[in-house]
Amino acid sequence: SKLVGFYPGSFDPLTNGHLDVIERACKLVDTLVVAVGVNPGKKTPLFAHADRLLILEQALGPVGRRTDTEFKIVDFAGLMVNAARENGATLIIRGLRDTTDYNYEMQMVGMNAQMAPDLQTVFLPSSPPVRHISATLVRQIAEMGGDISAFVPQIVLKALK
Ligand code: COD
Repeated sequence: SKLVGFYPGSFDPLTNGHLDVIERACKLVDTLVVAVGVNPGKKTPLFAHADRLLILEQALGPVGRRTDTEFKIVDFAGLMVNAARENGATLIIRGLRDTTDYNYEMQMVGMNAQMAPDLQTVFLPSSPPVRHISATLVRQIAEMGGDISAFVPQIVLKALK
């Protein structure tokens, strides 16, 4: 049977760190649902939801040609476990950079596991070259007029202009 993975995030903006998780998740699943959700803690967006979806569609084009994995890009408003189920996924994919991620992710994985015992979370450790990249810091640099070209795909730079 086909394995469907669900990779949720804010993707505001999509970074080279997110792309690295996506590339590696392709090696694990037949279909990867990349899902743009709402993080209630992040209140000043750089990009509107619709633009984040468009950026993902464009950035994942070239990745899709290098893999047999099928991509689906979706938007969701509620709980990630509900959105994962609605998309037929059994695996939730999350990236792990450091102990800050670890503490936050372990709380989420524990609570999600009680709400949805049918879903499994898989953590993918960051690749060293992108380990330091954080969308929150990229947002700050962009808002202050700094150069973010080392941290994000080209399409994000174009969309910012
Ligand atoms: N290297 C590796 N992984 C990375 C990197 C990097 N450089 N950068 C980001 N990642 C990983 C993150 O660790 C995360 O796993 C994923 O990529 C997405 O990151 P973000 O920052 O875009 O998204 P988040 O962490 O803000 O998640 C937003 C969600 C919308 C998924 C989350 O808030 C959510 O699930 N909200 C819905 C409500 C819900 O279900 N809450 C949980 C209840 S327990």
